[in-house]
Amino acid sequence: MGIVNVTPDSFSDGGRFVDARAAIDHARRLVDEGADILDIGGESTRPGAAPVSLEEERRRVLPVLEGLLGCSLPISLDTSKPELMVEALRMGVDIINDVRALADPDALSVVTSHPSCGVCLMHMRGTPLTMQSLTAYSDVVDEVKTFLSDRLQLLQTLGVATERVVVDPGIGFGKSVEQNFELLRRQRELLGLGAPVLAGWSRKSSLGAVTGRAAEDRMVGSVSAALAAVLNGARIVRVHDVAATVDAFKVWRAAGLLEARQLESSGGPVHGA
Ligand code: HH2
Repeated sequence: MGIVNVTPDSFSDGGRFVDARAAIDHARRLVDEGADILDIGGESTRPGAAPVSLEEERRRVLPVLEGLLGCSLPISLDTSKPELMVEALRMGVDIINDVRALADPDALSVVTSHPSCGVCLMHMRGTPLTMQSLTAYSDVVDEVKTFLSDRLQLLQTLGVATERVVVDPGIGFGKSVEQNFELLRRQRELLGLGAPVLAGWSRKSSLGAVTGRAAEDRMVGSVSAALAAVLNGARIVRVHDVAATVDAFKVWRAAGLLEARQLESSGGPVHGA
């Protein structure tokens, strides 16, 4: 999943693609580099990020969706705003990626009343303004798993088949560096939920904590984390550096490792990389 942040303040690429034209060109480059899904976002959720108004998020995201919906890949929209979800789904967006796991009841009804869109449910505590002060867990993996299981069950009760849903431990969202790596080490425990796991480690500060590198120099760390996530059962990795990540998985495929992992984590073969 290639990341397209149409924001002035994203933690690693803020301001680079605020212009719709630049964002669309960037997205097309990610497609050429081998992305299988594009994830478009108009609100930074980095720790401390201020909320963005509906009008501003619409202004950032809609022209980019307009420019990309003709392309052959599934398009995911990274938003928590039900009004924007409705508009985007009408335009033809395929997946709703909500870092708040449809906490807003209106967001929940948008998804439950749509017959077919995909959904990414991510674990987070608090909001981007408060989340890094909310890292007291008795067992982070158990708590994340219970939260995702409850959300999955609620969706199921409301008629959304689990086949439409992927789950995400929410790396960096209300977790310490140690807790993020514990989630990576024990990621297989999430496979018991019965939904594919999506992991988003790209350029995140936990990689900076381990490597001592600034966000723009975390590509090798990010690719390593993506490989580790797939090794531990992830089916989708959300990344900025698509070309480098695809190269890594091509080498894995040549070595016979990718197919082995795919079989283990079940489901059909992953298109492309
Ligand atoms: N991480 C970010 C944003 N959206 N969605 C999912 N499902 N999983 C993630 O881990 C995830 C996400 C934060 O990364 P980024 O988009 O690069 O930064 P920012 O929020 O500052 O735009």
